[in-house]
Amino acid sequence: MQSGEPLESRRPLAASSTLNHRTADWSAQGPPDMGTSSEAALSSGYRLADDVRRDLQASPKRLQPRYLYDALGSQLFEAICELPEYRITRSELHLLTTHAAAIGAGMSSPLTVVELGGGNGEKLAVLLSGLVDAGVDLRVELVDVSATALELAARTLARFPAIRVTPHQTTYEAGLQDIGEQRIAEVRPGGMLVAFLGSNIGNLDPSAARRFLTMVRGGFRSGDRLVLGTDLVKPESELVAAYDDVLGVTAAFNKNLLVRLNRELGANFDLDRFAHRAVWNAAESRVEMHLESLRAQTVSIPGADCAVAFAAGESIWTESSYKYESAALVALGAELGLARHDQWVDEDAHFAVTAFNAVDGLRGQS
Ligand code: AVI
Repeated sequence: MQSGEPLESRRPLAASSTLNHRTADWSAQGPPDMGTSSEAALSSGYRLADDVRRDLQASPKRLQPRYLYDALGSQLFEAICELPEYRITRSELHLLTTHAAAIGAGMSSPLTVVELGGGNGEKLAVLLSGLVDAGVDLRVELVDVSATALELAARTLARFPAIRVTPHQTTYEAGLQDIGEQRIAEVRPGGMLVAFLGSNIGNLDPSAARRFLTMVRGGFRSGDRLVLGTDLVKPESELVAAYDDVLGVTAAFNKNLLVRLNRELGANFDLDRFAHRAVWNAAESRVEMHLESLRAQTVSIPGADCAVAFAAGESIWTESSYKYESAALVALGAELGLARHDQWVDEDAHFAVTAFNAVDGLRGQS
């Protein structure tokens, strides 16, 4: 993700509006570039049009990755998670299953578990099973801008009838603030464990990732814990294959962005004139997804009130997935007042789950 992207860029599921929600406009607060917090605003399309007009007139051309996740895009992302080449989801589930008890080890009970943007709740369920088995008294807070995701997650977690689950349909920051205020108001004892999984941090550029970690740390008491799932640097061939699979699912996921602009903004992108590209940018430690124009062409986008000229070979940059070194991740946490509690690395898939404890002294630095 380029600078200027919202942290909550992954919108895995379409919105509905049956939950209470609180909204907070990150853009009003400047960094970390949360953009709009309201799915209603996104689905109304006005922001899409403004963003598309601005971003396709920028150099290099780009489109914001959050727009990848319309209804079909969300389904395609679910399919990506099943691909043999894309190992993030399976590796993380394996690590969470194997180390669930250790992930919560040493935390004071009762334990408030917060998941930020967790999708359907399946990974959280794996983590909770281990904690339940370890006898931890749990309470769960789900934070997501998507009401549908919250409903699905709550349904998944219904398999733990003894655990109270509270959804917060809002941004990460506002959700953490609400939860922090409730902790104070209820004089809630015990610790808090925040889970940010799926290598979603990889879609934030390094400065946004620092701001995100600083924000999470800012809501912590000493001893609270962050559990972060992070994809690691690995051989280029594996990285490129993960984002340019043989079946073409990731290509469809990327090109669906153009389908969306055709549908929602009346654009006339010809999908056969664009190709999906996945590129490993070693200097920036990120896989970039692009849509490359296969010829010189002009695309009209009436809903965004513009026409965009493409040179042959010119591309639209649609997403970045930053890959970390496990030690660098620990060092980054330490700088921000998050000390390594433990780290579990899948050496085969090159994926890490890292547990950080909030330590006093460096709170809120960026
Ligand atoms: C959601 N996010 C962590 C995925 C990733 O790996 O960056 C999105 C994705 N894009 C293409 N494949 C998967």
